[in-house]
Amino acid sequence: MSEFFSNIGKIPYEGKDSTNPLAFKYYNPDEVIGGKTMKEQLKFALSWWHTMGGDGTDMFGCGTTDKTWGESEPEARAKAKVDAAFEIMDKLSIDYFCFHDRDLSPEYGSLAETNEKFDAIVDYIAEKMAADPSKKLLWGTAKCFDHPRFMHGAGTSPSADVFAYSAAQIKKAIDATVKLGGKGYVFWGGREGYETLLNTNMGLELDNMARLMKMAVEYARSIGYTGDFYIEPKPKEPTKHQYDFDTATVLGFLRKYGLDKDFKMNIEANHATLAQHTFQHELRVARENGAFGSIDANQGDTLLGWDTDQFPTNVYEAALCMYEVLKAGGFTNGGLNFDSKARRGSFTPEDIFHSYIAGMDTFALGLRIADKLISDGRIDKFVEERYASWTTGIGKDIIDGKVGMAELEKYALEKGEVTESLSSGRQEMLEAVLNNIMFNL
Ligand code: XUL
Ligand code: CO
Repeated sequence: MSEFFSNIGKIPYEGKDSTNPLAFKYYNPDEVIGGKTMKEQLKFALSWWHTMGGDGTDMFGCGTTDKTWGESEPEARAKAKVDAAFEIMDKLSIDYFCFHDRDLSPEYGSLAETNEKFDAIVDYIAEKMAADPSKKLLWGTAKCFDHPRFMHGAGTSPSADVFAYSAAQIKKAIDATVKLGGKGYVFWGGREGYETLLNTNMGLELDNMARLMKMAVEYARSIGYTGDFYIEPKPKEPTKHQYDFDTATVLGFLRKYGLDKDFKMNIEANHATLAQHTFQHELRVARENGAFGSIDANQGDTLLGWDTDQFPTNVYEAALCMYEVLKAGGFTNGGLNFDSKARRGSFTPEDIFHSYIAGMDTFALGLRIADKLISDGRIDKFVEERYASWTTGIGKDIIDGKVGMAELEKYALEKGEVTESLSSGRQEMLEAVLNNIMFNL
């Protein structure tokens, strides 16, 4: 088996004073931060879609990067992709990967043939994993949005035949996830939504999407899958309005259909901002609802209105993200997958490494800052004190259920004006505290 990146060796950790572009400055896999090694805290994963297949094609032009991996035939290319992916993971000290079925192995003539070729690639990956047990599957998913058959959705298609086809494809992707020991299975509904309500039966579409998810859970549990299911919220793109708009919307959906025990969130940074939320907001909503699962790490561009899926370099965002992760108790089945692609103009093989190093160092810095933020305690203490009125007196009585509207009316009438019970929110001071911690590493 040939080496794909023979001019690049294993990426070392050289520390913050290194100027070697092919070295980590902040990601030191075995260093303990917050009680676990950085490797365990961050659980980095390579994504097959963008890294192994994304060649820079966009709406206005063809690919700029060669992602054929030296093979012109689809079966040989699928295998070469596996070899190259394992080499990238190895050189970057990445333990996890995630996949869309069709990025591992494309469609062939019929579903039966597609499945057969897909199985062969999954077996090949299983062999590679057996040879190197440090490599693990973070999650699998089915690409039910690419082919024209999904133009009106998969689980929400007006065609029952398309629904059945989607179920067949998802069943196979679950089989592969289970076979490769994955602890996560993702539903991302890029085509599950509508362009116009003039042609849409929203109620039936939502019921059907829930039916498909229920079937998937029942099937997976029946073959011994014990991992998590994730929904990855995204408000739009490619569809104008997507049903999995944001975490709060998805929680409502899951609860309505009794799916909330099996599903958690896979939060993607750029999807959060498309929904006009911060990344931290989405993580906080998930955490507060016991639905924090996994993370697709990338960043958008504030001047662009679409999902640019850039490798994350914004340390501030990464720090606030890792604060939520640490507060959630860290990752369990989930991890941090780079659902990110190098810019179209970053077209050389080395750019794959520069991109991952940038993203991994950004989250390593984020982890270091988040850990300091928590051990420093100034921000947590401020928040605790801000809500002190709920720990005694009338606040405690409300929480303990000891008072109702009549008692509160009596209390308010006796108390008089209450504006003075408020103190400053001190936003600027807290932002300065965060800066102080960030730049004091
Ligand atoms: C698309 C996206 C997907 C999901 C998995 O915006 O994020 O790659 O992560 O289907
Ligand atoms: Co994603």
